[in-house]
Amino acid sequence: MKHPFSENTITEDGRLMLRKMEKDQVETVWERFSAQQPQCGFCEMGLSCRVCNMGPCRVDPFGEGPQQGVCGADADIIVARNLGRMIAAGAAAHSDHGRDLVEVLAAVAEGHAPGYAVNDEPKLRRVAAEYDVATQDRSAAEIAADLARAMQEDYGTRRKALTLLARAPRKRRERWAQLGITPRGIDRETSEMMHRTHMGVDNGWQSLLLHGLRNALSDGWGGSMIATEVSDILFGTPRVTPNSVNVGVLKADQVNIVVHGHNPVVSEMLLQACQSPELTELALARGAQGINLVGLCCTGNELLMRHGIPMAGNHLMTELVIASGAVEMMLADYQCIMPSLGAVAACYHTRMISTSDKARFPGMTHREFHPDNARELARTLVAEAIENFSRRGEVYIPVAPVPSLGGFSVETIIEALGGSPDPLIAALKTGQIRGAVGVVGCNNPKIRHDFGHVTLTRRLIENDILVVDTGCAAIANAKAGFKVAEAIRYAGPGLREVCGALGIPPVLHMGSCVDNVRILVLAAALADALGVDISDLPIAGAAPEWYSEKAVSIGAYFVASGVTTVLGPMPPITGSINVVKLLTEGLADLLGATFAVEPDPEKAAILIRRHIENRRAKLGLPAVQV
Ligand code: SF4
Ligand code: MSK
Repeated sequence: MKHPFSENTITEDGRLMLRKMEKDQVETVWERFSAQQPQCGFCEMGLSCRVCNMGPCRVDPFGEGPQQGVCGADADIIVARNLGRMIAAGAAAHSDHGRDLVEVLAAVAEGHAPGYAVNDEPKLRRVAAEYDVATQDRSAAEIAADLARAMQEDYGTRRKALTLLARAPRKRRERWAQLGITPRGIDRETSEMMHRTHMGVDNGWQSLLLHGLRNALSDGWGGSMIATEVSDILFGTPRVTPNSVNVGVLKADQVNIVVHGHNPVVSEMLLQACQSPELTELALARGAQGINLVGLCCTGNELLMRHGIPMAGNHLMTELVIASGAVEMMLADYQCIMPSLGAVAACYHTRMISTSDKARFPGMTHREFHPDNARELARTLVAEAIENFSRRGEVYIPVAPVPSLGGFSVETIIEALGGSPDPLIAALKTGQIRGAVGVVGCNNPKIRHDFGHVTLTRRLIENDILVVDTGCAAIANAKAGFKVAEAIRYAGPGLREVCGALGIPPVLHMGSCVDNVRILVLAAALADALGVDISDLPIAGAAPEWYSEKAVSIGAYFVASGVTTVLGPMPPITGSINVVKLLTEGLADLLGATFAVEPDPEKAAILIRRHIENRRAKLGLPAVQV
């Protein structure tokens, strides 16, 4: 059964593009989602296991059928093992992305990466100092080589604790040590999770979950943090930059090139190529008015944060953008790229290119990027996109783009505050700003597209709670118009006054999925300034429309870092009441933070406000009326 358009998405561009796809008879994620109904109840509850070939097995949640798998694993073990493997997959994805950047940094140091360079040398020196790499009287290349090596060691097993854990407040690190969850090598924790969840290894559901937290911390304070820091070093630390969002960023009279995926290694080279005068001339010679590079998902967020490159949409918009008929070429690296995209593109003139050695897709031409060939390959592909302009059929770009501000790195936020977090702390103390929430994560057809993000964010800011966002949530909130200075009109009086005085919106775009670590660093800075732990702060996390394993890892490292986190869609854990109770209650004693699940964003907003009120009371700050 087809969903009516108005039920699928709250966005105007989404609704109009869905109507176009219906007319063109092109299938979307929502039709495939419908075709999957009802989804498997055992899997939804986390009660099915296919870890070994004595199975697959399942446990009957009603107690009538089998209560154990063939090996004897019960519901608690099976649910914890499944969740552990989700965290491992998410942590692996983020961390492998980070490793790719470290390899580019090493190649830059060796002079084997034409087109790439160290763009933020002060940051290179700062991060190098954290790694005990000598910086005095040394060139950027020398420092970069040593830093890349030191970071590569963080991936291995040599260290007792990851280097960047030193950024976490001391009290937090002590908790991790007491619980035995201090992450060691980044790859080691993921590898150990796969080992523990092999048949016949760790069959303690509590120890499995604790290792899940350790594995997630190896992502948050390891792989993802390295990805963000090295991206800043190579491509520049984001500064506040205007941009625009939605399908309207496509231009009817220009060659449109879309980058999709996560890794800025490819998209940055595309940007350089699109700015080249020769290729612009070629575009003009072929009858276009120029070359228009736009982003999708998180590689788009990377370009938006650093260069103000416009953003065509988030996860559930990726098929719809192609139906505009205006996309000459889409380049995909990895993560969150639906394997359906090639089939959608086949209905239009769009050329689909996969670019990573580790990610292939049906219906895409594979053209592999490496540091040594990236600059040249990017130019070749842009030229091919230009040649594709003449093959265009009907073009449909039914909306105007929405203006937005991006680029709120921690450095920029502190700068906007006048050089220290003190004004933010003062506003928290008086209650002008009652707290801060990271609204992050994906879209999921289980939730009306963007409804969760936008509704929750609206309620939070009108209650004087500052929102920082990343990933697909950040794109949803930008499309809703929350990211211009005038958006303070949506904010409560206190937040409006503070943001108005600083000239910033009430919702700050902090970047891509790996950039969630910027939120950790900001939280650590606030905790240090107040002399407390992160879990004492009036802050929370929320992932109202999450879908990916990466989001599970992010949620787990947020909670393990002391940030209570509210999920929209229920994770597959309800088959074990023990697991549910530990994650939603038991972790409070161990970590000072828990998970909560609330698919209704109105109710999630109330839950978060209560949590913030509770933390404020514990800190002795004035109360918020809830
Ligand atoms: Fe079944 Fe146990 Fe094998 Fe899982 S590990 S598939 S529960 S026998
Ligand atoms: S792209 S992980 S759908 S945020 Fe980072 Fe969006 Fe989620 Fe992918």
